Amino acid sequence: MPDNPRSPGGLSLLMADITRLDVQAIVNAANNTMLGGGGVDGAIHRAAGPELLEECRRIGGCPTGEAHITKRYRLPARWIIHTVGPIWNGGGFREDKLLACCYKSCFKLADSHDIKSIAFPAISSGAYGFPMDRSCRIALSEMKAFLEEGGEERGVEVIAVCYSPAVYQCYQESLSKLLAKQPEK
Ligand code: AR6
Repeated sequence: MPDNPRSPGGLSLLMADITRLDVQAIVNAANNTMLGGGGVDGAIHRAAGPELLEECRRIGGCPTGEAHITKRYRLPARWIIHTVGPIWNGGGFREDKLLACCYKSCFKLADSHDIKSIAFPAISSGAYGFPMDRSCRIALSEMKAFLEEGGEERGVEVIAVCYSPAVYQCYQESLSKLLAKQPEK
């Protein structure tokens, strides 16, 4: 089993059920209606309780690549940031750009709410069919960019949550490749 390293102010990979994390914000991989669904979305709505659906209904939906923040209700995390990833359609429909936008939109909300720890599931890599290695690469490079552009200095902890050993392995390999590309200091 992976050993789930976590460190304050930085990036870590964690094998976990995101609904159980005691962090300041968890990210939901929602759909355009924001009215719940399967996968991580279903798990978050079940764990948070029906009041979450009421708040999401009032928001009235979310375009792909954008994000909205709600209260946590019964979850341990303080906030829920809902974003909508692109549905994979072969790669020629701005899927990469839209997926990167999801991470950027979530970080923007995290900053405006002074959130110091944020956990992401692998957005779009389940029901929305994004190839896992490609989604890992995009997720990690957006996380790294956010941390390098001041997130780390502000002490923000970013956690990539992996729901299975296969996802964890994919993130680990992608992270090694990304770090290997770093210029020497
Ligand atoms: N904790 C962490 N990760 C999870 C959990 C969990 N409890 N449950 C699933 N995952 P998906 P998408 C992982 O399908 O591809 C919904 O119906 C899962 O293993 O949840 O963005 C929405 O309403 C996978 O790696 O989200 C939308 O209609 C990752 O979360 C649609 O699915 C994302 O899988 C969104 O599809």
